[in-house]
Amino acid sequence: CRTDLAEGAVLLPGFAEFWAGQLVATIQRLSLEAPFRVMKTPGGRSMSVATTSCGDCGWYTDEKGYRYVRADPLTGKQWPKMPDMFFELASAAAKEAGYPDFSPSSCLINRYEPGAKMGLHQDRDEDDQASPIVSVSLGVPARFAFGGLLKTDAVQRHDLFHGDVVVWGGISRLAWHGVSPVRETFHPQTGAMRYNLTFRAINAAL
Ligand code: MD3
Ligand code: FE
Repeated sequence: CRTDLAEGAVLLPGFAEFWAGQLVATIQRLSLEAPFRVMKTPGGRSMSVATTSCGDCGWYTDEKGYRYVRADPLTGKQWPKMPDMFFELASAAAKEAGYPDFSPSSCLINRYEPGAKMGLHQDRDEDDQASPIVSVSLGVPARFAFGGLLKTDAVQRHDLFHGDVVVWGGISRLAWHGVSPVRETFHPQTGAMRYNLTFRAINAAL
């Protein structure tokens, strides 16, 4: 089943539930190669979310700014290859939402411990903004907020649960959004953690 959260934003509740156990296990495996780390924003503040990536490039931030990089600055090695299962899940979700040609080249993996949050922001570091972003929520739930194209636009709040997938295309692709502090609770597959995968299409040769 599918629900439109906003124009261009399609929620597929539980779409990834069948894959979820494998996804969590695969995240653990990827993090042995490219460990979760706390990055710094260009303003010098540490994020409360820990991140890593897989695919042809990975999202990175430090005092030099937000960008996509081909190699992991922490290890000096390329990011791990995007697992076929990740690619297939993201492609299937995008297709379900009306994007049959979505071909993600990067997957950002966010890990939230209790209290971690993500402030209101837009995702504007991708050169391909015509392609949607596919997000997959795993583990403990989170309250997610999203507004409009202006930071000052009113926000809608929505809880995202284990296995939920949202496809952000069209006008929603550039909507402001954020995540409220994650509550201290337990999920049998992830313990106290919440994971979020975001699949993105990046064209640049970098
Ligand atoms: C709406 N992640 O990594 S997922 C991010 O739960 C990010 O970790 C959040 O925002 C998280 O950039 C939210 C839902 C989401 C992802 C990307 C979007 C919503 C979006 C891009 C455009 C608009
Ligand atoms: Fe975002």
